[in-house]
Amino acid sequence: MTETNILNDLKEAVLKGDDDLAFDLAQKALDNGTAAIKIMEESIVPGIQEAGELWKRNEYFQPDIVMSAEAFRMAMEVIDPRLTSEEFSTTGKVVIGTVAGDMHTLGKLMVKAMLRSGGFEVIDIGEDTSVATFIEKVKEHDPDIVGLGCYMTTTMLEMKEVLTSLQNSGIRDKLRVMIGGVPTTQEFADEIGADAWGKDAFDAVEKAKKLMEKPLEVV
Ligand code: B12
Repeated sequence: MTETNILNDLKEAVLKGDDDLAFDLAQKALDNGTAAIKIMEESIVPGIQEAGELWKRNEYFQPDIVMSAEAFRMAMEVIDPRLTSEEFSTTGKVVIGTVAGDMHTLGKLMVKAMLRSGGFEVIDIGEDTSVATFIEKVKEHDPDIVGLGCYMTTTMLEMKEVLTSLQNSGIRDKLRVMIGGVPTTQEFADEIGADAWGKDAFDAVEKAKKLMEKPLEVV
């Protein structure tokens, strides 16, 4: 099987929601010598994006998307260790979570994998994370950066709540806040007072590295 065939089949496996096949093909692609980032960019992500398009056109229903999401997760599980940088945890520490009311996980999963590949230590505090949990985990782990993910317009304002609470707890100035997810924009990040916005997982790593270069008082 050629590299192109494996990547196409993996994309189809994610699209069709065949998690066992997605797992096997991701492993096969790695065994074949394909770089983990290429597998993610050219196969796993296009698979879930196409599933999302079918959902939008009412050709896919929620159970179909749940199956695609599971296949996405399984494929990522295989390639995740290969994305992790050998200089693990030397770049900085990130606490990342999806805001309250929001159960979407896949974007955060990718950002987490890419940040790790960029040498960050990443602590994932999960989905549907309350403001209180964000504060508690930040106090516990003392990160350089807090990453907030939000995937629906209806949960966007939760990000503002986290920022306000960080401020009220007296810890806002001790860290940087980076936000991301489908409905967010640079303008929204500016509006709520976040330090950076990441368009995608690659941009998130670049922005996180830039944030680490600046002393806190000028961020
Ligand atoms: C998969 C999916 C689901 C799956 C989630 C499975 C899972 N485990 O995550 C399921 C089926 C469970 C689901 C449920 C729902 N969903 Co949904 N879902 C999607 C879908 C199709 C894809 C999202 C996704 O995973 N994309 C792939 C990832 C890799 O991309 P991404 O999320 O954009 O992330 C990238 C960037 O945004 C960025 N990024 C992401 N996070 C972060 C964080 C930081 C810090 C940074 C810097 C960057 C960053 O980097 C990522 C990688 O490049 C989208 C449609 C879409 N096009 O986005 C709808 C979508 C997000 N869902 C939507 C809705 C409405 C729902 C439901 C309410 C449906 C329902 N009626 O029940 C529920 C909500 C449940 C809840 N309370 O959260 C709407 C939201 C609309 C809105 N109001 O804004 C969307 C946009 C679909 C639509 N067009 O209507 N969903």
